[in-house]
Amino acid sequence: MSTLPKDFLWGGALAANQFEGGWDKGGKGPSVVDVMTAGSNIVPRQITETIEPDKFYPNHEAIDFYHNYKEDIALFAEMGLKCLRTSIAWSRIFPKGDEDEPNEEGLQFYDNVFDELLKYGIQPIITLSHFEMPLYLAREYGGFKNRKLVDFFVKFAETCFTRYKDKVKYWLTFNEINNQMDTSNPIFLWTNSGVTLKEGENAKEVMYQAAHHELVASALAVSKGKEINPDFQIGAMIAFLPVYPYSCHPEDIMLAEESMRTRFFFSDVQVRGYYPNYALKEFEREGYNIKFEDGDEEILKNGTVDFIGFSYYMSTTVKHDAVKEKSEFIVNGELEKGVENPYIKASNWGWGIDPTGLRYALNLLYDRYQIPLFIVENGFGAIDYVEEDGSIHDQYRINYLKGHIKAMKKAVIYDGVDLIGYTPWGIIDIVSFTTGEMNKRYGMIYVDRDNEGKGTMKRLKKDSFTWYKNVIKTNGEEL
Ligand code: P53
Repeated sequence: MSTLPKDFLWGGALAANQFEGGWDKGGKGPSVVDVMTAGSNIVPRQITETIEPDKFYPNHEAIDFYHNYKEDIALFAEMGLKCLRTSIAWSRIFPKGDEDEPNEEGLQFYDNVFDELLKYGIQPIITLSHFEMPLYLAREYGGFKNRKLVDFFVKFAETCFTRYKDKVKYWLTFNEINNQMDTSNPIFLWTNSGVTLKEGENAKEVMYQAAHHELVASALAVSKGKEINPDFQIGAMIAFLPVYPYSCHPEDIMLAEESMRTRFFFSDVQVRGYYPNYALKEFEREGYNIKFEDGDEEILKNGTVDFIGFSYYMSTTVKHDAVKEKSEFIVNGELEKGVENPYIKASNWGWGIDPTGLRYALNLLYDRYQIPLFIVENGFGAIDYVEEDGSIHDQYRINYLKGHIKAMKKAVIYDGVDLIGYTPWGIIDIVSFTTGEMNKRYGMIYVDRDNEGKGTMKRLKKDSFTWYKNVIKTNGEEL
């Protein structure tokens, strides 16, 4: 095979909270991101207790796909997308999270969106939980620290599986479930698990307890999903930032190996169905008391995933004798002994640009797990400039994507990695997750809206739009 498979899924990726808007429309309840203010690459986003009238919450309106979905989907169709990865906002379906009955208006909204996509032959790829837990579950129950969340999530998953069983085939349970391994910035535990740390709590212990509940919830969802439709493909979703050793010093090699566990832990459990020894040893060594209930081991074993979805943006590097200087940037996946890689240039947000790292990542994951992979996020956040005639020349974005697609093709065609598809992040400009900015743009479609939420919301095609359209048309032959 010298080309990508004919049915390769070229698409785009989004998350409900970052583009839908309509945060309080159609009976939707507030979610954990609805109390997050805007920040920047150096100013962290704040998590406020309630929604304060004088503060700006960029996700509330986002790019208002809620009211524009037909026009936006028509643009996706024009680009030739074969699939669209997005999420179902949990609090549209269960506004508080613990109701007996789902919110019909929320369910109907996704029927409308999926029907519109399918009309153009665009397959929806659905994430169940993408940083959108109902706020009530976080505030009243303490998020996933609380075992009760398992049932609430499974009920939500079952409701979605049943309703959309003939419209959606590929599902992902929890987006970037491993972000919370980085407990240095509170937004990761908050968005993954709805957890706020209390005085005196051990961050890692709390994180692992919430993680255990999510792993159980994910496994139960997989089992239920298969009962509802045996053709479902249900995957894990991890943020995969491979860790390089700074040098061939044996201690650098070993440190990189150990650091990779922060990337592999969740998928190890979700793919293999049991905890890896390095994690059990860590619990023992650190004295973490992680509560497992009877039957949990069985649940994990029976609910292994069909494929691994992952995001790849950059690689990271560790050096055993590094003196840690806190990075000026807010980057997820920071490591104790992380250093800059002298061979790699970074974006304005400090994210390294390393296409070969994607080939490396694909090989690492495929060799370790031997199940299909799906690149469900990859892309370049940058500031774009609109010319007088409305054109946007984003050659930097084309260069980034081109390099990564080349590396991906090499992994498939040369290395033999089994890859389902590629959905670049933010196919249309959306609100940035880590910073809440609008000006950190990933899209191939520009949205006229700025960091303060001002603008006409007009959509404009960037140069990358035409470029990617041709990539899809030629199945990746013309880059
Ligand atoms: P923004 C870091 C590293 C890799 C993936 O991020 C990451 C992060 C941030 O935790 O998260 C994903 O918008 C996430 C998306 C997010 C995207 O990266 O901060 O799944 O929700 O928007 C890009 O530039």
